[in-house]
Parts: sequence; structure tokens; C-alpha cells
Amino acid sequence: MPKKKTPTPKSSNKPKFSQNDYKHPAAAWGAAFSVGRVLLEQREIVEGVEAVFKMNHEDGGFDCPGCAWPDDRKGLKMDICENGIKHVTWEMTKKRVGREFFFEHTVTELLEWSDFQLEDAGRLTEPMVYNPNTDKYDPINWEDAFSLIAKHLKALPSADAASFYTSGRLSNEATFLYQLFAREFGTNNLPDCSNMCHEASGRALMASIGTGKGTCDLNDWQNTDAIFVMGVNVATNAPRMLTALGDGVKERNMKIVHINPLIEVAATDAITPHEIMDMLLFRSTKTSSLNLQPRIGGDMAIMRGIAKYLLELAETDVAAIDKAFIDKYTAGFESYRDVCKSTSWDEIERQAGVPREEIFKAAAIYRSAPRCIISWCLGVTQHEFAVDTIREITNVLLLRANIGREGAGPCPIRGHSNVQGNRTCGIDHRPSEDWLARLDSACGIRSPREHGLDTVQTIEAMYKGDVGVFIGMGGNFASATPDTEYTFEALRRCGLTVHISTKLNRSHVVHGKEALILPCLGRTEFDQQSAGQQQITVEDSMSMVHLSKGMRAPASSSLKSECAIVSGIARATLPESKTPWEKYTGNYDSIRDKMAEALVGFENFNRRVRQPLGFRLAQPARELIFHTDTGRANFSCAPLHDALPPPGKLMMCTLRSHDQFNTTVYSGNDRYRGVKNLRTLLFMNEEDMQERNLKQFDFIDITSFAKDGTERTIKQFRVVKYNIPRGSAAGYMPECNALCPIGDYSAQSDQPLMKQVVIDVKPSQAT
Ligand SMILES: Nc1nc2c(c(=O)[nH]1)N[C@H]1C(S)=C(S)[C@@H](COP(=O)(O)OP(=O)(O)OC[C@H]3O[C@@H](n4cnc5c(=O)[nH]c(N)nc54)[C@H](O)[C@@H]3O)O[C@H]1N2
Ligand SMILES: Nc1nc2c(c(=O)[nH]1)N[C@H]1C(S)=C(S)[C@@H](COP(=O)(O)OP(=O)(O)OC[C@H]3O[C@@H](n4cnc5c(=O)[nH]c(N)nc54)[C@H](O)[C@@H]3O)O[C@H]1N2
Ligand SMILES: [Mo]
Repeated sequence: MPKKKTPTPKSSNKPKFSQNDYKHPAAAWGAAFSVGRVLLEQREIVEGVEAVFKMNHEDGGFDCPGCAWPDDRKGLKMDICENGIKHVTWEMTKKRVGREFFFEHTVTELLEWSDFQLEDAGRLTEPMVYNPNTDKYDPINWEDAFSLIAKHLKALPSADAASFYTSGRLSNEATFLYQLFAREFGTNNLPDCSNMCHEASGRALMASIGTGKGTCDLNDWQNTDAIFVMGVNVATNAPRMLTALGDGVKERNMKIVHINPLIEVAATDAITPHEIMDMLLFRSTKTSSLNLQPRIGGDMAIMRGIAKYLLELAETDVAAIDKAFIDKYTAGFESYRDVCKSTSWDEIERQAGVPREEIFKAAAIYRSAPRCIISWCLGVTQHEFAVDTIREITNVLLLRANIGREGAGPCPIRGHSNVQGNRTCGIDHRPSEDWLARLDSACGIRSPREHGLDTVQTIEAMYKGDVGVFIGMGGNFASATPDTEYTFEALRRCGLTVHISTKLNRSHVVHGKEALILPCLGRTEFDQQSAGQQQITVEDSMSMVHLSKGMRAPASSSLKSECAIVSGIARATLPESKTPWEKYTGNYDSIRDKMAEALVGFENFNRRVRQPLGFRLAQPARELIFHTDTGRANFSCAPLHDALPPPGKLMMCTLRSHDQFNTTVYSGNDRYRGVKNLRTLLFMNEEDMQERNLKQFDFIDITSFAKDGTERTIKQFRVVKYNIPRGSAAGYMPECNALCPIGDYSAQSDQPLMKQVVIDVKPSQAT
């Protein structure tokens, strides 16, 4: 069997590490202290606090660049969170990475730095170009940088030999220009972070209800009777959701069912940070009615169990399912009922890893709730059969008409602050004909029709030499993607890599033969253009589009906005272009006027987005209009898939610690899981440890087993005992990405299997 060895990834381990049980509610004072520390370390205590008060507010301010949870912008609550504050202060740091920095450090030297050290160096201040003679980055002026990109792009054998990556931070306006440029240049190669994130949600919901997005808004969250929280670490990754959970329990006795192999802190109790009295009195709210702890990948079995319970119950309790709704609005119910009937309880229990009595309890809560929302995030999406699982979630919702009315519906919790808007505005490697035709007629271009490359396909194409120019608009492609060594090699084979970034990261030091770093404005900063100060727009997880306006002086006078950078590249590459790039850059209203023509739902964009709360994009499924093949909401009837790891092996998921934002690592701590100063770890069930003769904190080597038979090993990690089902294990991204095989992506969603890695663990050999 071929073996691949990957070196131990860099970590930000400090010598004194530890782990204890965390016994306090989520948010609360620990959150406040943790914020204080980050503010202090970034030396931003005064400005940081000021910025936070402006963030997410109805009367202006900037949209929090953290997660995509909608803002409660009614001015009543200061709906901010610890991690949002960390995120903003991280961007506002006073530290700078200018030409002196690059003069002092070779790229080879920087490669040895940890992810934390690279980003902590500070904000990038001027465009830099790689010099192979000195192995250092040298300053370059903007026009020369644009010309270098144009030279490489024009020399390619075809437009499809370039790939244009997006991270979900980009504004709607920058996104629109970016995809317009890529398509005018001649390719649909528009991979993005959502290819690793919620691609499965989009495809499942599209097939089931004819929209790629969830149907809920914040009002629904404030008016529901039960919420299922599947595979989300709420207190860390969507902390403002704690407000909705806490308020629901306090105000309406709302039921909350958590489905997660790990009992995350929000699955016990929480103090919402804006409730000052609760904070002062340490008054917490119990934010869980029931915790189910499935094995990794056991979610579909749980949903199937709930459906089976309801269908069995419906024989005596006619109100258990809503037959009138099913008859009027759905298709495929009979087949689904048959599938549920033929799936045995034994099989459901075996796949879920949860006894049927527990599933009955969840089903009973679901049955008793007049209105229910099911929400999910990566714990559901990053699996082989995620599309089937999300369709099963929708099946369960359809059985009780939990869609198209207040307080009910499917609700994917999106990741990056504008990842949903990016897709709406055209970051899609598989655009539909209708979408392209409308773009073409609005913009006077002829877009290519052939589908483009997604994230994994881009890596494979770079590795094979089919893609020679990589442009990353935000993000950290080298670290965020699977199969670290393979991806590094793929990037190094490119003729040119370009990164438009705010901070130094791994993708700048793992580069192509030629390489550029182009520094851009952050969301907190003024964006001054010829027509004055500009605002951008974003779309949150619940389809609300609103304005965001920077309020601080830029980190350096040489920074450009993302819109200006795209325009600069476009002007240099397409000198004959009829697109008014300069006009667009001068005044973003002119971009929005064009978007109003090109995008469905953006009519009168400039006017509507200036309403105090912005506007909500129409959701046909919410109005019970289903743009599916049948014109109805479709039940699916997939068989239950095998979620068990092979005998003797473990199933590993990769996840985030509390002190990181994707590849941005703020510290080695994971407060709610009780971990200090340790990131190169693997959480394991105690009995699985004993079986392998492992004690707490022992050094281990972890080997993953790919579908194609290849193996990858990371060394000198430490094992940490954790409350996780037997057979399941968890480690951090991006340290564990070296274990995610490039070829192991879902056949349904094309997403890399970042929560479904078959591994085994051995004590490390003495070194
Ligand atoms: N502070 C902070 N906020 C963030 C981010 C961040 O890194 N930091 N990232 C943003 C982005 S881009 C995204 S996509 C989201 C990510 O938000 P999450 O999806 O919460 O991210 P992860 O840390 O990957 O956590 C996955 C959760 O799924 C659980 N899980 C793992 N496997 C399974 C399974 O098989 N079934 C179930 N039911 N659960 C499982 C894990 O225990 C964990 O609680 O957060 C966004 N918000
Ligand atoms: N193993 C494993 N891997 C994963 C995941 C997982 O759960 N497990 N999750 C996946 C998911 S859900 C996602 S979304 C991806 C994230 O993938 P990416 O979006 O590619 O990565 P980030 O870490 O969010 O990007 C951080 C960098 O963005 C740049 N940046 C920050 N703000 C701005 C800005 O305003 N403008 C610009 N231009 N740049 C900016 C900074 O330079 C910073 O270093 O990772 C994926 N990778
Ligand atoms: Mo994400």
C-alpha cells in the first residue's frame, strides 16, 4: 500500500498546556475576560470598544466581519459577541507588515512560523512581489502588479487555465465585479470557501424545496416553539444565536434539542452577553431540553428515526403529521413512507449510535411543538452523504408542515459573514443558463457556458499543471483546503499566485513561481473613492441585505479596496473591455445599479438597501412556492448509509477551537472545552484510549486512510480524553487538514469530507 508521510504541521503550542472540565455557562464573564485579553494584546483597548458599539447597528456602522448570523438591528439590544469583538480587533491591530518586515525575513524562514505568528505580525501595508533570487518579497507598485497579472493571464493557453478563489468575506459589490471579470475573461473557474462549507445545504434544499437557502429569518427564531441544533458549536461559531436560544427559553419555554457527538457548552446553559443584569447576577438560562450524542455521521439515522416515529404515531394520532399540507404541497410522500417503514429500528440505532428511546424523546418534542426550526452547520454538511441527510431533515419538516409559516423551517447556519451573498452575486462555478443569460444581457458580455472548477478540482488542476494562475480574493487557500502537502505542491506548481489579503498567512509563503501579495482595506475602514466615501453591502444567513460602512482610517495609505483591485486587474488584462471599470470603482452606487439589472430580487437596489434595516431577498419556498421539478416540495427517499468506521478504526471530525476564526488562530486555548495552550491534539473517548494503551496527553501519531488506499500520517500530537461517543474522535482544523485526502470528497456535494476521516492512532515512537 502506498504510504505518504506528511511532516508535523506547525502549531502554536506553548509549553504549559492543560485541560479541565469547563463548568460555567456559555458567554458570561469568561467571554468578557477573553475579549479584554485580545483587545489588550492588539493594543486597541479604546478604539476596540468604540468600534464594537458601532458594529451591527441600524444607524450605520459596519457589519461584523465574523459570522453570518443576522443582526438584531432594532437598536434595543447591543447584540455583539465575544468572537465578533476578537475578530474586529484582530483586523484593527496597530502592528504592521511593511517592506522592512519582508526585507528582514526570507520566505523559507517564514514557512517555519506558526499560523498564529504569521497573522499576528500585523496588517499588510503595500503590494509585494516575490523575488526568487533573494527568497524575499520586494515592494512593487500597484500598476506593475496589475500588469504582471495581466501578462500571466494573457499568456495562458485558455482562460480555463486560471482559477479565481473567493473567501466569504467579500462584499456583494466586490464579488459581483470579480465574477464579472472572470466571466468576461472567459472562465467559470470560481471556486470558493462554500465548496468546503455549505455546498451540500444548497444542493439539498434546491432539490427539496427549490431554493438553495434556508427559509427562516430572525423573526421566526423569535417565534418558534422548538429548535433543533445539529452539528453547530453555537457558543463559539454563532454566539449571537445564544440570544435567540436564551430568549426563547425565558419568554416562551421553547424546547431546544442539540444533536452533536460532543456536548458543546451551549447544550447546557448560557448567559447572553447583552443581558447586563444576567451577567451581574451570574443568572444563566438552561439552553437545552435534550442532548443526543450520535456517532459522527449518525444524523440521518436520527432524522429517519424521528420520521418513522411520527409515521407510526400517525396511525393512532392523526395530528402527528399534517396530511392536508402533504397532499397539497408535496410530492413523493408515499415512497418516503415506505422507505421509513422498511428501515428497521435496529438499523437506525446502529447507524445513529443512540438508543431508540432517546430518539423517541426527540421525536416527542418535535411532535408537541406547534412550530419548529431545524438548524445545522458543518457537523452535518461535511460528510459523504450530507445532501441525503439535509434532505432527510427537510422530509421531517415537511411531515408537520414546518415550512412557509412563522416560526418554522430549515435553517442552515452559514459561515463567513457574506458567504451567502457571494453566491447570490455570482460566485458559482456551476451557474444556471438563466443566471448567465441575465448577466450577459445586463453587462453586454458573453459568459462561457461550460461549468468551472470548484476548490478541490482547482487543487487537482494546479497539481496536474492544467491551472497555471491562481488568484485568491481573501481567505487562506493553502491552509483551509484538504491534504496540506498535496495542496502546497499544487500551489507551488503555478506560474503565478496572487493573494488579496489583509494579513499575512500561510498562502503567501506557499506560493507559485511568481507571486504577489496585494493588501486591501478591511471592513472596518473608510473606503474613499472619487465620488466620496463608499459603502458596501452584505447578505446574512437569513437573506437580509444591508449596508456596511467603515469608520476608521485605513491601516496604510497604500491599501486599495477589493473593488478597486478587481478593476485594476480587469483593466490591465482586458484593455478592450466595454465594462466601465473605472466608473464602478469611483462610485459603488453604479455597481449596484448594474446589479439591480443583472440579479433577480435586486430591483431598486440602491433605494431599498438604504432603508434602515435593508431588505430581505424574496424566498419563494417561504411563500410555499416551490421551484422544483414537480412544482412541489419533494420528499426524498435515500437509503440509510453506513456511518460506522471500519472495525478497529476511528471516525474523526475536524473542528474549530474557541480561539480561532477558520485558519486565523488567536491563541492555543479552547476555553469551553477546557483546553489551554494546545492545538496539536486529538479528543478521544476514554475507552478507545484504554484499548490503545493511551493515557491523557500521551504523544500519538495519527494516520488517515483514504478511499484510494493511500495513508497520511501526522506525528507528535497529544491525546486528550473527552466526552465523545466510542469510535468517534475530533481534532482541530487546520492542523489536521494534512489528514484529509484530496480524493475524498462527497459524490453528492463535491465537498471534502472534513468531518468524516477514517483514522487510527498509535503512540508516537520516541524521537
Ligand atoms: N468564532 C468563530 N466563528 C465562526 C468561525 C470560526 O472559525 N470562529 N467559522 C465560521 C465558518 S466559515 C463556519 S462554516 C461556521 C462553522 O461553525 P461550526 O459548524 O460550528 O464549526 P466546527 O467548529 O467545524 O464545528 C462543527 C460542530 O459539529 C459537530 N460535529 C462533528 N461531526 C458531527 C456529526 O457527524 N454530527 C453532528 N450532529 N455534529 C457533528 C462538532 O462537535 C462541532 O460542534 O462558523 C463560522 N463562525
Ligand atoms: N479540516 C477542515 N478544513 C476546513 C474546514 C473544516 O471544518 N475542517 N472548514 C472549511 C470552511 S467552512 C471554510 S469557510 C474555509 C475557510 O477558508 P478561507 O475563507 O479561505 O480562510 P480564512 O481562514 O477564513 O481566511 C483568513 C484570511 O483572510 C484574509 N482576510 C481577512 N479579512 C479579509 C478581508 O476583509 N478581505 C480580504 N481580501 N481578505 C481578508 C486574511 O488575510 C486572513 O489570513 O475553511 C474550510 N476548511
Ligand atoms: Mo465556512
